[in-house]
Amino acid sequence: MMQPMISLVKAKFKNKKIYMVNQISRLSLNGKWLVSQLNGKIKIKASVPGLIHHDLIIAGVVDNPYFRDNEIEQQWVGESTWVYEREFNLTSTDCQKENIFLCCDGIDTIAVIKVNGIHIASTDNMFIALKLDIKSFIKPGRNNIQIIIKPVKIEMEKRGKAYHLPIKAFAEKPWQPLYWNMVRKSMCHRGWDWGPSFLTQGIYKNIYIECKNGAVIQYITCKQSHTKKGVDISASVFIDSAINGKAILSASIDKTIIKKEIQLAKGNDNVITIPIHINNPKLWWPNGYGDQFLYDLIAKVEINGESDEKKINIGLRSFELITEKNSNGESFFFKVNGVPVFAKGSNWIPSDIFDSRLNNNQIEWELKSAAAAHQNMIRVWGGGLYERDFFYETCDRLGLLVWQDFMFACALYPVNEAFLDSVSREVTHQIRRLQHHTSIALWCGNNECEQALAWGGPERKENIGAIIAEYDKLYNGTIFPLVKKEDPSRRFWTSSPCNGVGVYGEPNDQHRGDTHYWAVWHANKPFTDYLTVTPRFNSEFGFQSFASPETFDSVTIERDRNISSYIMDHHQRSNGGNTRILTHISNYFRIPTGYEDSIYLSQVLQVAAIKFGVEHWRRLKPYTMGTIYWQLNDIWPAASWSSLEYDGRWKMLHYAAKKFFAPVIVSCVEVDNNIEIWATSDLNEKLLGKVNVTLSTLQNKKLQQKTIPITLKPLENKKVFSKKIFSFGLSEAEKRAVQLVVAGKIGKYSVYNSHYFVPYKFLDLEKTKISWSIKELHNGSFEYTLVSTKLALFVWIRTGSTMGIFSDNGFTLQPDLPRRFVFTPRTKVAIAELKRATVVHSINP
Ligand code: BMA
Repeated sequence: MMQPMISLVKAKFKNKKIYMVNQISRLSLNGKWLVSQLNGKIKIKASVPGLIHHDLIIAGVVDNPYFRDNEIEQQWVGESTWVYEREFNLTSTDCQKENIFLCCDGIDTIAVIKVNGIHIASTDNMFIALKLDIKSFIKPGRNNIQIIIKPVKIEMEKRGKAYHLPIKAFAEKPWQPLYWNMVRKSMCHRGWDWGPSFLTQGIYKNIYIECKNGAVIQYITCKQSHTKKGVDISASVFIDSAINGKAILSASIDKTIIKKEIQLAKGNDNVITIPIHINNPKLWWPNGYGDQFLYDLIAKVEINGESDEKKINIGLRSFELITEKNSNGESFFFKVNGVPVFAKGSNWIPSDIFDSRLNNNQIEWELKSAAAAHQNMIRVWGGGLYERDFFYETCDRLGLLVWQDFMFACALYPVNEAFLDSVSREVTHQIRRLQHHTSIALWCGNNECEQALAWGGPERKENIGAIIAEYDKLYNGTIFPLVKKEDPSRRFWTSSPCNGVGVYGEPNDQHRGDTHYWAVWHANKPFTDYLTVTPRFNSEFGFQSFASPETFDSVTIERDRNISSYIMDHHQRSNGGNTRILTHISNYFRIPTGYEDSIYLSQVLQVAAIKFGVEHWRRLKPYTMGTIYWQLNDIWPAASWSSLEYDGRWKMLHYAAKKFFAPVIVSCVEVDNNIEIWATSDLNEKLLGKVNVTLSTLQNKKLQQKTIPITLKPLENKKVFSKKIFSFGLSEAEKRAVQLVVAGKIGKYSVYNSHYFVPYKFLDLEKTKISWSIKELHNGSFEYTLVSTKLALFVWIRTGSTMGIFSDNGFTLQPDLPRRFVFTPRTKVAIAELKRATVVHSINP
């Protein structure tokens, strides 16, 4: 039942007349619905917001869709029509209101909406919010709503086949649709090279009825201008009013409250702008550059005895994307509060294909993990979702800049009127919803669709002129003007990768724009190939590994547990990926001795690849100003490029990221028979320090040592040491028996790195015994002490089903030198259980 909501209540109170203004209330239709399969036997309870697949799991109709290859036999779910139904009550007061709207924040995807049996609307875009006038279809008392969700595949095929240009997308598995580009639905629901195919359906966002005589605030957007005198904010409040009339609009931020009388027009075209000045602003900084101070901005509208309020958080910062021509091409970097920021981060994909069952804790865990690894930028990739508000609120809080793609990926898209109209509604809604988030750095038209212009067979080539014109019309002709209108405070970037709006040519130009570099993974190039890549901003590159045995245990049975098995291949969506991992392992490491060792070595391999690339790109600063690896998170338990597993568990790469993304690092590289050592700082302060460069045996017997004093200007990156390798006087055999360690302190930061003169597989590492003990600390954490009899590399502690974070993992143990690490479990665990579950690996024989 709707909360009583009387429009204007006059109450007598101590002889004074008090006018009470009532909050607009919304009758939520979230909760239990009934869902039935059209022409089928299934009739079960459904949760709204939710997705049918999840309801079927809860009802016991289908098993875990991620288990083994259940995906294949569960395709019927997405191929069925599902009828959602429920009743709701309205009072006669509700029914007499000026406006009665049905509001659906997101329906996935092709659906018909009926109220009391009457067709109200059809929808075919999961990224738009609907607000439907149902006043003439409802009645006091009991009402009925039905949402009929149709299979998307049929519609995709129908539209694709009818389209006048050959823009068929591609499928990697026989059960995937071919024309997934024709319908506005998350692209990765058709399956991707890291995820399964489930054409999800459901009322996946909030649904409610808004009955009002007054007005509601739909969105608040904000522009800021920073001057010496403070910050001028211009807040635009988007208001939908039931009537024409005078209203009071107030806005408060910090200690400033502004109240004004405004004139509202009936309908949702009211945009009222309020200027607010803030003296002595507390600035917001990206992670690693300062604090993330957020101000509450509350807007309230009152009219016709009703009020509505909306609160947002905003951080005050100036923000620029600098693309300036220079002798080397054109720069590409972000400047926040006047400071050039070297972007360090990762690409984000949906954290579960069934978005509505993903809880905020999981999203927060993953984003906090990114921030803990010194990341300052997350790219929301264009084949997934415009993420929920909580995602962006968390990025605001953590100082994670967001590179926001619009949801288009790796394909060509139609540009007929209906499609462009739908896209325009989508883009307008999403920008208005997200614009106020301080963390959003950029609006990017798509993922790799500009590259996709060059793909396809002769049919495509024959039509390339028309195809490019359509591409241009969609991104530069439709979306770009909307970005300019809705959010002039941010830059639009047509595609990732590209060279700028309307600047065609090689999208991966090394001298300008952003680039995606994939040859080490997709073309089997050696890791050293990274050294030939000199981008201005690397927004994608990656190398795969397997998820932990614990993660795979949840989706496999005993006989699947071999990395070449059919099921392990099913959970690997990059063609030939498992073999590729094995091949690369054999290039750098010794052949693994079994299933668990293969998984462990794949994670070591991933570290070796990504660390090598990132350190190189950090050494190229300020020519290169960003390195965003592919990918942060996983959509299901699988082999993939992620540094976090499906459940949020840190792979070894995530621990490595915490080290190679640290604000100050030293790194080593062999160039032209020299060994070079570089010091790189992302801190906006001068730093002094020194490091020792030590050549020693693998038994840690010192052979040569040099101390280098270090002075770094703010944000500086420079070479601090260079020596001909032959001058170390090492024979080929000796090269297999030595380590070069760089360690010291720069400013207050400890730095450490190491270098070996031969591939790891040729090192004379010895069999070792690693002993460990665990002590419980008072705060639910544990201290691990490890000691190895010999030099042990990539030492990796596993804690079984107990997930948690170590102060470091995947580290080096010098012979007989104990090291201590703190382990913080995600949920409480007994020490006995940890002792039972602990397993330690190293690459030693
Ligand atoms: C990039 C991404 C994704 C893909 C990844 C791995 O091109 O944009 O489309 O999953 O590479 O191949």
